[in-house]
Amino acid sequence: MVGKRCVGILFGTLLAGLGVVSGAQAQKQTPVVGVPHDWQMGFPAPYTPVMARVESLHDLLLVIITLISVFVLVLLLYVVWRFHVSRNPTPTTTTHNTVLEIAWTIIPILILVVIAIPSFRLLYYGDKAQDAALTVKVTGHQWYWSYEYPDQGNFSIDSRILPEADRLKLKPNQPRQLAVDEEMVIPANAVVRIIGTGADTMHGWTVWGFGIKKTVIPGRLNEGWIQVPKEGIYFGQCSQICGNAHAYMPIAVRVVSKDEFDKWAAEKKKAAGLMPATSVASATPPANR
Ligand SMILES: [Cu+2]
Repeated sequence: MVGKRCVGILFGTLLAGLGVVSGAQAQKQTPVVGVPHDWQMGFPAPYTPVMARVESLHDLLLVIITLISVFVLVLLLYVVWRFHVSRNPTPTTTTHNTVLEIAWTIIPILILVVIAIPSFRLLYYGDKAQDAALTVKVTGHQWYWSYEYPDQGNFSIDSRILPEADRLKLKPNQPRQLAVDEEMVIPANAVVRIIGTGADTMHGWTVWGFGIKKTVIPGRLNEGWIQVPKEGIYFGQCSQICGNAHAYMPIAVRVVSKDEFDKWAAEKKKAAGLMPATSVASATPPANR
């Protein structure tokens, strides 16, 4: 009896222990936030201020194009009906109507101005980061991404699609064909300046819901910025045809708390054998600079 109870207690403890372990593991797994879902029709939810503005510009354009399309359609149907040979046997010989011609030149110009103002404003808003908390340099390679953290000790990481073997046993937060071995990590809420370049050919650093689509070009640095309030993992893909494995260089960004980010950056810096940031700052710069 006692033996049986002991086994029971032991078994129970083991189970509870397992529960705690799996609970801890589940807690450690960052949830996926930014990924397309089944039957999605519209844009992804806006995860950054730039994307929120992209969506509101889109909504404005949708109203304008709908009004134009409806107007043209109604006008066409009216003309077809009104000037049908049965109703209008002798066509008019009018060739000019000055008022009408001025109107159909000026009105489209005004419509384009109404579109251009918010469009340019948005273009400049997403162009340069204001008071960025950190900079991440993104480099597109055939066919993976690398991320450098110049103001965190200048370590860099390579981010590749999961190897074939790991793709057969994906964890719940690893979507097929999107999960990578090393995610780009950034702190939540921080303004992150993204500068991008290509190592070999052009690539496109595009993350859905971030409102960023930077074409990265060899020999050039392109800039953009992101600010993501919600912690989680966000996915994207290379959006510039860059060779035969273009479809296999997904982008994964893990947004974590500031503390978690600092811990991650310190670990990466240590693993890269880099000096602490303070000694880097006080070091004498090389003479050739
Ligand atoms: Cu690419």
